[in-house]
Amino acid sequence: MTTTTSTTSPEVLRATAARLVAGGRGILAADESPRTMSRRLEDAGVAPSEESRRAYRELLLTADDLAAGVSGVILCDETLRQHLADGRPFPAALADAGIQTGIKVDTGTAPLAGGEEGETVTEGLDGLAGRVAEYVELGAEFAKWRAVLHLGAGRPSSRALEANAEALAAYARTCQDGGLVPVVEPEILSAGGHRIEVCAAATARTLATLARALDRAGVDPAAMVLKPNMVTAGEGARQTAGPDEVARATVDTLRATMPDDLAGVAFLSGGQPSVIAAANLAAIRRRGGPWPLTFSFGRALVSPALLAWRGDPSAVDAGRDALRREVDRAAAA
Ligand code: 5MM
Repeated sequence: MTTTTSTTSPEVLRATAARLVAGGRGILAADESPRTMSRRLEDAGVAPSEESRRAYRELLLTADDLAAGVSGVILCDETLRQHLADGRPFPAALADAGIQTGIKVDTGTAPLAGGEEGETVTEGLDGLAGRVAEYVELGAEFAKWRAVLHLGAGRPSSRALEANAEALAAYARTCQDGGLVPVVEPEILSAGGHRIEVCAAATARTLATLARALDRAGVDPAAMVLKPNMVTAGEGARQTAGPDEVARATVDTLRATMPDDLAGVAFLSGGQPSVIAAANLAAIRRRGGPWPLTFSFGRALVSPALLAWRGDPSAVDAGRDALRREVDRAAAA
């Protein structure tokens, strides 16, 4: 793989990573690929197009005083190159608001040869160093890569854990060499009827495999943010787990597997309703760890905003208000 070494010093990367997780603020994941975003717009009754995806992202990013709860916003390639109605590129508008721009750099998942049924590996390493250099030019300060892991029927297999950990580590190192802080996201999907102990065991294997791969690749833990799933019972479980149980399992698993000098941990919401995601985050913060603990939610922050807006120009303010409500809830957790 070609690597480009940027002029960004390790100290600057560490400071950028620290800012992303400081003061209770968190990250808004608004990086749905055009395909996913189009599906979500259609589900909300909005005709999908490049312009409707742009207009929706403009609504989100211009919510009143978004920076009170949001330190960074993750965009996809399409949005990073788009402009607000007033002509400012999205990264410039975010910088004006005191928010750091992130960019999703993986190119999605592909079936994993030799894995169990449905297992995938996330791709995007080809040409990554060159894309990182361009994204830095366009105003990005951090990046994101998401590995997707399944639970049940022999999954996650060791093959899936190793392949995805290697890719996450190579991505993280390439970003740090190129001047972007990597957000490293190994997500175990919550689908299934499993008990919380099953999720805890799989999360522990996933994070332990990842920690070894990051160390082998020479990734600086203090210049990266981990974006894991919370340890919960499966979506369809008969016995759900309350916030204190989720917090205990989540923090104990992280403590047992990850280095103490990570810049921080920013949890994904994983399809949890926003009230539950915030209650779990609050309990996780109460339990505490050696790192700042915050959110990098997608659906838990934006779903109510999309439903309030539904493409109606007269409902833009209602959409912005809905986003602010969810951001406030997560930041205050
Ligand atoms: C916002 O969605 C992200 C990417 O979607 P694609 O599958 O279209 O690439 C996704 O990676 C998201 O950032 C994380 O899953 C966290 O989102 P949730 O909704 O689980 O908090």
